[in-house]
Amino acid sequence: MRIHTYEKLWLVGALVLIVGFIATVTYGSVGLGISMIDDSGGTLSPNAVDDDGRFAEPRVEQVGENEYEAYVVASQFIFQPDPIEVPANSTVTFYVTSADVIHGFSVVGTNVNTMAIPGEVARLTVEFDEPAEYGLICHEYCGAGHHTMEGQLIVLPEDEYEPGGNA
Ligand SMILES: [Cu+2]
Repeated sequence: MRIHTYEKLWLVGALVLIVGFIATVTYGSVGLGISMIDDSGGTLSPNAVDDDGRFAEPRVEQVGENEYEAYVVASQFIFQPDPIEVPANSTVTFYVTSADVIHGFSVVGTNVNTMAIPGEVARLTVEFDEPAEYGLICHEYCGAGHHTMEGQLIVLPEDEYEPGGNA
């Protein structure tokens, strides 16, 4: 069988495109380390966030020399605690949940971004090297006040940070 040169070229071209698309999709889903919220941070009853030991008092807790855990509750239309204060040169694991509907938790200008889903706890670990102030926004439409739902994340110089200052 003789295949015309142009047909061969188109065949090769189509194959390269197919392989390219598959490679792009694979890289996007695996290579960049982007993950969807799952229950790796645990689950809780969405009606009883206040009764859950982790979230009864939204806060930042020191768990190691430069390690902190932040328990954040999103609800219509606030984040708690607000502001979230952490020291520079720290590693912070955020545990984020919602007390009512689906919210977003996005630290503006960074790639820190997750959904806050009632009943599930999103967990993400972030390193903060420099003092900075970031805005927090909810990026999932959550009701009439969605556009006002914002908060602050403040990375303080180490010598200005007071543990437990996030009441
Ligand atoms: Cu919201």
